[in-house]
Amino acid sequence: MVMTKDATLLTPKPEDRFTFGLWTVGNRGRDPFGDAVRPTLSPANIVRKLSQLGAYGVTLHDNDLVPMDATLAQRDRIVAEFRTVLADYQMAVPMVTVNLFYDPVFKDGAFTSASSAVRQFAINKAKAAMDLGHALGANIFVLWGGREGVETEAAKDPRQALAWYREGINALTEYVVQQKYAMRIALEAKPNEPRGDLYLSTTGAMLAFIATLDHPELVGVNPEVAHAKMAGLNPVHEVAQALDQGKLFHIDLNDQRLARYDQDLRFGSDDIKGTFYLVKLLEESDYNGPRHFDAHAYRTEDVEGVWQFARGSMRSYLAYREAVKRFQQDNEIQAALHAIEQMNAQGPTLDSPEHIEWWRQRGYAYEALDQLVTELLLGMR
Ligand SMILES: [Mn+2]
Repeated sequence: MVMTKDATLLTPKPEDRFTFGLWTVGNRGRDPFGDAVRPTLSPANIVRKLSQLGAYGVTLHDNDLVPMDATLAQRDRIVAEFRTVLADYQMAVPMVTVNLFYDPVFKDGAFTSASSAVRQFAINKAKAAMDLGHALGANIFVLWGGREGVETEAAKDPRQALAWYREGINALTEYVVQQKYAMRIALEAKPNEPRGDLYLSTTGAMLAFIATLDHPELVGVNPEVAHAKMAGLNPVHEVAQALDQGKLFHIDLNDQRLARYDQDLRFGSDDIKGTFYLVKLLEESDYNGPRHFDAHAYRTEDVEGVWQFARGSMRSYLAYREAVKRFQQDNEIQAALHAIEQMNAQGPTLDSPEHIEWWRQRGYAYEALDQLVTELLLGMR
């Protein structure tokens, strides 16, 4: 056993760039079958506590901070007070998003509503959220189209819906250019929930869609682990494709079991091997943006349980990061990788029946390699 006992190793620090949505620790445990189980936590309270726990910053939907019916004067007062709290606790707001799903006016979509009046209202609300983000210093604007979908395909032509979706995002990039905001947009895909089927249901679909926009250079993706898993996909491969295209603008970290409702589990709490490879990918990439947690505490928890959830999210990331270092430094694992590499390099060119047969007969030794990783993750190496 080479387990470290260094207590500071798992202590989160601002330079680790951990962020939480106000809505994550602020989640009151409401679900479709039961009411809230926890009190409302004020944004100031959340900022103070997360700062004490070692986070870098918070993120928010417009209405997590400013009520939807607030006047401009009320908005300005709320923002000024919040900025004071952020400064007091040296907390950043690197990302802001817009809530286009909660209010009943969006029940049949925001950017993909069949009503041009609702679409325009949604675009205006998103622009106001961008103004809010700009005021708080955010340079990433996430768009998750929670109501951009259908229960019945009879309702609208999906090609028309995509055209409306494109118009909406084009209006926002136009606004960024016009206002000279240092802000990029990150699209977040999800296959279903709350709608029966959501448009652009995977990160891959978002990446293809981005190429059709007026300002593709201003738009990237915000993959969410749980959303990929809900679609039965491998989040590591989704994130890798985003990195490959230079489009990983932000990331939502959490966990999720297959074939279940949207669980938003604490990061790395369920799929230990999958999470390990995701952290390995991020740490070995040039992504230097926030490690953003979009998850919430179990409904069984009180407020103390919420802070345990937040603390655990960050500690787990650091523990996975340590496991990545141990993978990189493990002599036996590195020797196994080297042996595989050598065999690939030294195998014959496939220019004769004997040489082709050599490649047919060879083994890849991945069983032994995977066993080493399994034992490492179980703390046995
Ligand atoms: Mn998310």
